[in-house]
Amino acid sequence: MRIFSGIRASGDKTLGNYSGGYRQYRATQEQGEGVFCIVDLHSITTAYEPEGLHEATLAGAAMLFATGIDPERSIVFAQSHVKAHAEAAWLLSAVTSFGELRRMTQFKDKSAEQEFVSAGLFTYPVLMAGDILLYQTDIVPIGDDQRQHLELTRDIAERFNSRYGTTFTVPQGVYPEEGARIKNLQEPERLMSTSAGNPQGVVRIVDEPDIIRKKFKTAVTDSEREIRHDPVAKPGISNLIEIMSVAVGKSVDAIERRYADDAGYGPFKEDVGEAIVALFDPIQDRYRALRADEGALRKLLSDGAERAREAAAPTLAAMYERMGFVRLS
Ligand code: AQP
Repeated sequence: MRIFSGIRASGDKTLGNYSGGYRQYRATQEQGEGVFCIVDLHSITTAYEPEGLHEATLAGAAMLFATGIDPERSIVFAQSHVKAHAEAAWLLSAVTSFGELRRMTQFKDKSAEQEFVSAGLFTYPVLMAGDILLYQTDIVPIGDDQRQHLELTRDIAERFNSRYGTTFTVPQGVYPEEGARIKNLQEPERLMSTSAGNPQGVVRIVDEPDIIRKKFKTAVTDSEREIRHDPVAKPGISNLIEIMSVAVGKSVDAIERRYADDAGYGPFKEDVGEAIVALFDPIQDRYRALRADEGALRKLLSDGAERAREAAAPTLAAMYERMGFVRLS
């Protein structure tokens, strides 16, 4: 079984990325051949600084290894090192409609936040479809915010297959049962995001333990004195319950039962903070060690890119051939 997922090179990754991304990558790598990509070509679709992209790409690679991706077992690489991704995106744009792209909610949300809306932000889902389809991917572990893009990828694959002959495996999205949409601790109506939202409510995997504790201590919990009866109506507390469930690997029901008799949210918030500190502590240690040796990190990326180029080549060649391009031997 082939597993593929990509993660943007963009600033310090968050608890949301851990929950919907890294945590699932580590788990799914046990089920087959994992292909994990730092999607740096996606990073230039919104405002960015060149030095920031450079740093975020290396940081993105280190974080994949620090959270448990084994470079012997899985392929880890940066998207811009494998040219097939850019080529596949162009070819797939022939079977993607303007109307489909215009309906993407992430485009609507992100374009509203940009002063300059790039064409790349609009065609982002086509590049993402190419990322996935090039590897004959069976499953794609992702967070809920990527669901619509994954559905579009499936439509693109099916359309290509029926127009040019079966070329792609049609992939399935895999979403975590709990923690598929971690919210900002200060604004529990909005997703925790690397690049947007109140920074006090964004927990970064590399945050110092005391910073993490403070962010949880000051998390918004609807009404402090209220004892939770209806989590649906209380996005702040239900977000914290879900985060606790991700941190300790227990179900939301079990967490609710454990804290049902407690009289206030204060101690619960502290416990969640401690659980996240404990969860991130070994990851931070490994991350620091990986970042301290840039040569070794670059070597891992170089080996990963070579394996990815080999894995993607037959699919890209089949795409060109079936679409009618003249191929030179
Ligand atoms: N809040 C979240 N809860 C659960 N999963 C999440 N993911 C992102 N935010 C949450 C998942 O993390 C994986 C990698 O995401 P990405 O880096 O490709 O970018 P994104 O989805 O656009 O999210 P970010 O972190 O907010 O990045 P920016 O600000 O750069 O756009 C994906 O599987 C995603 O679902």
